[in-house]
Amino acid sequence: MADGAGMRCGHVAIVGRPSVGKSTLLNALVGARISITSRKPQTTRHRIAGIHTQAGAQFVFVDTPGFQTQHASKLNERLNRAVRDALTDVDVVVVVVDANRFTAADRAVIALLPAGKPVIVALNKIDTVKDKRALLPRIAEIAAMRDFAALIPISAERGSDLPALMQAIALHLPPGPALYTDDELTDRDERFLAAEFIREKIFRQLGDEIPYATAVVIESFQHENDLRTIRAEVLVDKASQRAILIGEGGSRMKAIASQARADMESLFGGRVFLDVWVRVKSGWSDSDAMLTRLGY
Ligand SMILES: Nc1nc2c(ncn2[C@@H]2O[C@H](COP(=O)(O)OP(=O)(O)O)[C@@H](O)[C@H]2O)c(=O)[nH]1
Ligand SMILES: [Mg+2]
Repeated sequence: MADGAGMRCGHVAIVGRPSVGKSTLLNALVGARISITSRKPQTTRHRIAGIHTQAGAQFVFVDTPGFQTQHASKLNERLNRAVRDALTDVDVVVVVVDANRFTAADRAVIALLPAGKPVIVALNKIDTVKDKRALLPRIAEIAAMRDFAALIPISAERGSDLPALMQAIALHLPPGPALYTDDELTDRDERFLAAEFIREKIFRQLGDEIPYATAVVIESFQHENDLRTIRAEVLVDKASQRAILIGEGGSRMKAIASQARADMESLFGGRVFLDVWVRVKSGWSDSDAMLTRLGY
């Protein structure tokens, strides 16, 4: 454990409207793919912490679901509560905005941030901005909204300018010993990460409706020697969705499972045997009992 005199350690919330790159940024800061990402909004449903330890500082980054606005359900009520809760306990807030688009939703997120906490703006996707001069009025507009601790252009996908971002954050971490050992990357266990990898492939491979009607449950997880044997169930709302998810002759589910397995093997560092079943469970996203079982 890294501690001793001069050590700083604190919690850093990563917030922002959907699809600005929060989870991509968390992965880049941690140096491993622990939080799932996709082009679709509202891919992230759980609070997940990613840990980065360097000489003199440990950062506990907390990824959050973006505020959910599209699908009204008990699931989304729980997700919005998770974002608010994540903000109350942190030392620093990083608000991620897309350098190409500053919208009413971005303003709404910034307006919700607690006063009196250091807030750093990460102006993301800078790799896609051709004319950098176009950024100046946008930066001025954002800077006028409140007193930010820093405003730093980055590309989470390319990993550029992240040291500058970390340096700005480190200035606001409170002094104190590390909370995690320096080889720990996340506060979540392999069971959770396994379910998330499956959900990520579903978000990436299916159209606009099915991912939002889907949840993943790990039925069993056994770890012996170098082999993890995992049995997972994908819950869907309707029989028609089940058929689409499985695909012709099981082809789609096979592709989803094999990609998820590859991610698990690379993060866990060992062989994985993965068995995935699809089950119809109507109304899971509005059932309190089911949501609690799924960890929302
Ligand atoms: N070009 C570019 N794309 C990015 C960058 N960061 C994230 N993305 C993409 O934006 C999409 C949404 O990212 P994600 O991390 O899931 O967003 P979240 O909803 O805020 O967590 C994904 O397709 C990412 O690959 C970046 O720096 N540059
Ligand atoms: Mg996300």
